[in-house]
Amino acid sequence: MKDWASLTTVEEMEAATNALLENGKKVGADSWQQRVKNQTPHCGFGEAGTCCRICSMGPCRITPKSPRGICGCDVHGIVARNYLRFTAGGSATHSDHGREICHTLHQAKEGGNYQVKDPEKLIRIAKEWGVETEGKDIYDLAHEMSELALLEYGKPFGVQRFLKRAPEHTQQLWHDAGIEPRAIDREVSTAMHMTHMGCSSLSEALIRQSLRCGLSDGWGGSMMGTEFSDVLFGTPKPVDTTANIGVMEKDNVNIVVHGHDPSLSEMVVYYANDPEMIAYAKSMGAKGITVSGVCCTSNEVAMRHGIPMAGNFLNQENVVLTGACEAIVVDVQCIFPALGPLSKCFHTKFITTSPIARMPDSEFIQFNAETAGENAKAIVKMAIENFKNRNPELVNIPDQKQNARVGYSVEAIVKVLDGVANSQVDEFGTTKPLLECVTSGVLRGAVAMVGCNNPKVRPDSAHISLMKKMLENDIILIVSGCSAQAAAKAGLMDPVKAKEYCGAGLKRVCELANIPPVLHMGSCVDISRMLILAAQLSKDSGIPIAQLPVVGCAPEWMSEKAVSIGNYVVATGIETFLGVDPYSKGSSEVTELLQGENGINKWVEAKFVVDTDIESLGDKMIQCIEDKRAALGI
Ligand code: BF8
Ligand code: SF4
Repeated sequence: MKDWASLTTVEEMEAATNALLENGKKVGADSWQQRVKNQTPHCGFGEAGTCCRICSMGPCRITPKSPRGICGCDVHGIVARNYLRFTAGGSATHSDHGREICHTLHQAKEGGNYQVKDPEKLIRIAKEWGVETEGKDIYDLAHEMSELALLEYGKPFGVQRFLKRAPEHTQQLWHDAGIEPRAIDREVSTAMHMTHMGCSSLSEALIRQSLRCGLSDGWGGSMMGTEFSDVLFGTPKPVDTTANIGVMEKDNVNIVVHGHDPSLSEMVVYYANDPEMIAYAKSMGAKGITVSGVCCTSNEVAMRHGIPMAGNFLNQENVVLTGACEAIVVDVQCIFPALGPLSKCFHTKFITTSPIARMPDSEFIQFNAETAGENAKAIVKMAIENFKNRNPELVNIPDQKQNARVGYSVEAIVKVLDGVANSQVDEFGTTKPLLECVTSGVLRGAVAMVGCNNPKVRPDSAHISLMKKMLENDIILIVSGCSAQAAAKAGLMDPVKAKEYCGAGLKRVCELANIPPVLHMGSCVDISRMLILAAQLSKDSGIPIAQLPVVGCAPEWMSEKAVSIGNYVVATGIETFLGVDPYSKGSSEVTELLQGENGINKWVEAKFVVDTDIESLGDKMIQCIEDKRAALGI
């Protein structure tokens, strides 16, 4: 047995949370832990996906006695329609985030709030899209590219531009299966149209559109979100930071950024570092200003600026419960409406900023690209002025913190691993050193672990236990979203500490490349980075993606976005392992389509594996990786 003592355990994190809940009790705060109890047991029809309420003749619920809805739709049609709507919700959400970034790119100007920080990347993408770059002002190019990018959402003809980044084999599979995504908004609209009363009830057609709609997110909206965020804010490079609730500082003004869109948080970070603001904080009795993050906004600013990560999805109430949070500033997605009433129990300002995410009991400061600087400054000031309203008796920041090295964009991974093999890199670089590690067996394979927390799984336990299991077996991890934060909080991104928990091969790679064995690739839209990496590995090796010893995993997922991600990861040829059932078990047909040998597997050479027993899920992942190695003869 290995000694894990130097990592922070799930038990320790739970103890910290319990102490915070005690803090909350003093002021009558509600909590998700309590609300889960109130909501249990969940509705069995909802869980199986067998309830339909898409027209007002219903709601119709399928039972052995009532096998069809009033319109005659059977259980397979109902489950598949629900699945497609779930996907469309996620695809729309990710892609709309991408759209916002494209608009921000359009606002970029020399000396403005937003500037082009990675011109090389912009030029590279422009060339890829066949746009003339020679002699063009970089901001003219940015505006031209942003308009082209925005057209990807609604263009009348053609498919997504970034599909060409996939290996030819993958492109052919998509073509043959009829799932090449067209305009992003069209795929979402088609999904809504297909699932309207009296349209599709054929499960196969609905699942096919689910893949297509997911692909419009992964290779469309999310990929543009990531790429143009890099252009605007810089492509991430390795940077050291810290993680877990102890990153909040008792004597400082604490501002927590939460949500997904980096446009706002970038500005908040900028003004929190402004000497004028720091002086103002000191004049109010604080020692300084600490910005920390929750959820994917946190990942974005951690990857680019080393801003510490206070926690992931199910920690969002914890930051307020410390009694030391002057402001929690949110943009969009994964924000608990509970933060409104909760913040009222403390002195915390709950600041919403997007017309997309309006919530009761919040202060709304509408943020937009033209006024970004003023908005961010006003928010930072508001937090500073709130410092004096703290109740010192309620201040309790658990002493839990780990070091983490983050910032592994594909560009960064290619660069650091090049140090292992000393091969030449071209403009983009090559994944050959990584491939050599895999073919030689020094690394057995890779797992892309992503996704949320979900109270159905003991928070972070599945992420952390699966990661440990993979590390021991020389399987490198690339991670994003709340999974990444679970790793960071536990200490698995500490390059000094975490390598001790790896098998001999992985440990050696970590030492040579000076990396942690769990590589933080960013937020959930940044799963597009993982697609690019998989595509590059396939091109550099000549092996189809589905045959590479690489799998995807979302052990604690909860959101519609996660289902959209699942669809595009599988549709890219990567077997995907889920620890939470996607509301599909009510239909044998849909279950077979998603998880069987003869469903989507026939179209895209990969499928879902669902197992709520996390130990067994991990065994299946390792088996899958080993089977792929055996098939390749490596
Ligand atoms: O987009 S992992 S809980 S924060 S949905 Fe949300 Fe899930 Fe976290 Fe980021 Ni992704
Ligand atoms: Fe019922 Fe059919 Fe209406 Fe759904 S569409 S609610 S199954 S009648």
